[in-house]
Amino acid sequence: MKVAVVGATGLVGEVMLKVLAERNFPVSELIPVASERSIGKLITYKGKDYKVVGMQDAINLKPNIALFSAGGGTSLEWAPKFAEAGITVIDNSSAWRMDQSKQLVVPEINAHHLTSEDKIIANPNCSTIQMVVALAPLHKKYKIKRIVVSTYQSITGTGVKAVKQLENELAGIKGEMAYPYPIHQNAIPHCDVFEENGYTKEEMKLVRETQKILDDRTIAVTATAVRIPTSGGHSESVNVEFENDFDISEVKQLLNASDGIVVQDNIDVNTYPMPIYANGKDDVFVGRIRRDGSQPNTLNMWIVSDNLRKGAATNTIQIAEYLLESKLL
Ligand code: A2P
Ligand code: 11C
Repeated sequence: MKVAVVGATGLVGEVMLKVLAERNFPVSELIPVASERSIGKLITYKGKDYKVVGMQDAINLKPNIALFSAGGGTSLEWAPKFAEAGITVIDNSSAWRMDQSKQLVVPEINAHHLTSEDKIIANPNCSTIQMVVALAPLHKKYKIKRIVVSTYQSITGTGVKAVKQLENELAGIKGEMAYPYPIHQNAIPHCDVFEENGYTKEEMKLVRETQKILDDRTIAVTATAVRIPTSGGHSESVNVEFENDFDISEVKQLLNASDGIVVQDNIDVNTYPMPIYANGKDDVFVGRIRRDGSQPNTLNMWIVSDNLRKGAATNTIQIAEYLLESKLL
């Protein structure tokens, strides 16, 4: 496969390269792509150097597949041009996720809906992916009525600029700010931009994308998304009300038996998911699983995953693997 990585110099792009190599994706030729400012820069993949090219040059090189993580604007403008040239795009931005003609894919849940007609495939938002991976098996069994989620999100979700902001704050250097406030020793209840309804776009992604991926518009979701000074993963406190009652040990068994989930739940020895543990791993970690005693059929859980891995790069490459295995490329 000729593989283009669009945004190869960014945080997610770098992890995409790492994950492609780790999983031995059959890359016959790598085409690293970034903005005009990076053209000619060298990117190392499996010990070999590759020159970064611009968008049009990447199309001219005719990759089989292009993995995009270069922001929504770039995707809106360029993904259709790649698709018209017969290149399958898997897009990690928010540009196409809610487009009715595009599939929004988490392989463990809905990759089987993909066909060879899907030339632009959307990768969901990181905070949505980890939540739906953990909720899908429970939805199947008990049917979700309502989700209340609060997130504790890593600065890496914002990109290189935010990582730099924290580094500058720690070093006492005044520099460019990714956030409206300092992030060191802070928690900022503001991820992405505000919408007219008073929620942030990140919060509304958790609502809309969850309903689309679980293919159920009746699921009520309300979210609060908060940025905290961690890297290594997003954490989520999730309160979920089901139509039907459940048994806690059965919930744990179901989660344990599901692809991509690791249950880390033993409070006797202080075992629960944390970003320092999820960092660099591909799984979704679930713990603090307990009944909400304040109302019927309701569960509390704590979900952590590496937002650059399962939340972005790994999920994208799992979609590519599915396309390849299913001969859809
Ligand atoms: P560049 O490094 O040349 O700016 P992050 O989200 O970590 O900041 O990374 C964003 C990625 O998207 C980078 O690889 C960046 O390249 C790339 N990018 C940004 N704007 C464009 C653009 N207009 N065309 C192609 N790639 C872009
Ligand atoms: C964050 N979830 O942590 C974002 C990053 O819609 O793909 C990814 C934004 C997106 O801020």
